Amino acid sequence: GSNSESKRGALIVLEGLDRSGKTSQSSKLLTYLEGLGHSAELWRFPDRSTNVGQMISMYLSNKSQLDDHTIHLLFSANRWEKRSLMETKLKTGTTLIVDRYSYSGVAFSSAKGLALEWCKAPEIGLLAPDLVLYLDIQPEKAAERGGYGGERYEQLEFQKKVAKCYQVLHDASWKIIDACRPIEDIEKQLQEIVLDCVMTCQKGKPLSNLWS
Ligand code: Z5A
Repeated sequence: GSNSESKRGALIVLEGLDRSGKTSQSSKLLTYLEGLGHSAELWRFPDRSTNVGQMISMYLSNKSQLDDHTIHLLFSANRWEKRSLMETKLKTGTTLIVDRYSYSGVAFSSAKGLALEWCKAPEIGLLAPDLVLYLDIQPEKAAERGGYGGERYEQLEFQKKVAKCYQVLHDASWKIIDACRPIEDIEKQLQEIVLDCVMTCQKGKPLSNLWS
């Protein structure tokens, strides 16, 4: 479009294993984009602030038990409850940097043994990211970073299975980032890729839905 109101924001997702650096890099990206004068927000899934998010949080901290299918659908519902706000933000020109999204949902549940296609189904119709940045790190290396906390899933053997599931999920459009390099080097690499994506979206790349 030609006027500023028609310039949409970009949907940028960071994925990766626990401790891969998603949170650190997401906030650096936000600072970077805001510094350039772009409207941008940092989002994360699970969004623990909603009712559904609180159920997820209880589950992750082992304060409740849920069947694997049930928690999978809650993670998905937690994205669905944010979908319309997400679309509004993007259409009104705000870029969203999102720490984990549907790929986490599918990777973590299929790592437990649930069927891949079943895991993907409830994500159909959510907004498709314009860019997926995968922070690639070996599970053993990630485990060395400050140690895991006490949450469910924060165990080496399980993270190895998750890594395999991410490998099945990823396609040619993902940017695979070597997450073992110094934080500042990764930061610079991400800035270039992200700015390029923001510009492409501003030029009118249409929004689409998963899985595309
Ligand atoms: N989950 C799911 O099952 N289904 C779903 O649909 C979704 C999620 C959305 C909660 O996620 C769990 O929910 C998660 C997946 C599952 N379980 N696991 N595992 P979460 O977002 O709350 O937790 P997390 O993503 O695992 O967050 P994290 O532990 O904070 O990891 P991170 O954000 O990737 O890393 P970080 O905090 O930026 O960095 C970790 C440490 O490494 C920190 O000390 C940094 O200073 C350090 N670091 C970062 N980068 C570097 C480099 N480059 N070199 C050296 N050290 C570094």
